[in-house]
Amino acid sequence: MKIFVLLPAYNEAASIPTLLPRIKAALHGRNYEVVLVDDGSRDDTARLAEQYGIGMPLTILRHPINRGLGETIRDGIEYCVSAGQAGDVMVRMDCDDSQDPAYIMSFIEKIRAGADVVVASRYQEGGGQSGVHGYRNWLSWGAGLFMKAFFPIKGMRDYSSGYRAYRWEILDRALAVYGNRFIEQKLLGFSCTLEKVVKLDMLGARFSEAPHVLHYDRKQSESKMASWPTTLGYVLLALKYGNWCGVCRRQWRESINANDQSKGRLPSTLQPVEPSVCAASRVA
Ligand SMILES: Nc1nc2c(ncn2[C@@H]2O[C@H](COP(=O)(O)OP(=O)(O)OP(=O)(O)O)[C@@H](O)[C@H]2O)c(=O)[nH]1
Ligand SMILES: [Mg+2]
Repeated sequence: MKIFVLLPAYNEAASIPTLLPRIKAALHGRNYEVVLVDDGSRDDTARLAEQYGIGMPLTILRHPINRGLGETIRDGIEYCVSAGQAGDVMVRMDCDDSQDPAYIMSFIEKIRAGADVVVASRYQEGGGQSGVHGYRNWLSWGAGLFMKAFFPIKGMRDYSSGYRAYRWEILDRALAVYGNRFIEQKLLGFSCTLEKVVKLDMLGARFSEAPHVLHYDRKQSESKMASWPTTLGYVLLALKYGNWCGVCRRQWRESINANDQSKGRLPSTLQPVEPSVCAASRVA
């Protein structure tokens, strides 16, 4: 089994020198590959990644210009799916050093136990957060309530955590079923983080959580969370796939599963398209 660690990075020069060695220590002796997607950073992110990635299996993909988190995650997932195989796992974590790679193996245990997606959760026993204050805390709480109401997903409580492990097979299937529509929320802040779980849930993915302590006080870079575009993205997702008295979402789920079983024929509103051609260039 190989562990792909996907790092979306935009102007993260401040945290690369600590984050990469911590990943190396956490996964020492394991079969892993770090995939850092440098999304047109204007600082030294790429150069520092090359410098601090010496001696570890690191692939750097680059966007010449900043394309946002949605396209970055899409390219990273497409890379991991094409480079990996059944039995592998992709772990996506922030590059800002607020999430500890030491938790990765606890996620892998849960994947081995049968989960398709494991969420690093502040709400499981042993989890928590430090250094999250005021507005950011309130925002996360409000967003959590909204997401739980519109997208009740069995086994999931921490909706805004982007730190998650995904079974290779579920990502492969999502790309086959949704094509380039797996992540459509491209210019809408970080709403793609919710979109992924909504679409995987519609495919019938099994979700689980593992405790995680978010160290916001270790965050090295400025927050890049654009709250208004992200909120708009959540609302659009709720309108399209939300749980309006259980009706709309159940219909989507049933039609996707029915058509998936009958050799990938999908409702006309959700025709698969070819996976995007990765705009990134591979460095190493
Ligand atoms: N590729 C790409 N990554 C981004 C962009 N903006 C942020 N990121 C990355 O996405 C991850 C999350 O960004 P953060 O600023 O940590 O946002 P957050 O964790 O949701 O919220 P805060 O911690 O409150 O800022 C980090 O790894 C960033 O480098 C972007 O425009 N493109
Ligand atoms: Mg962060």
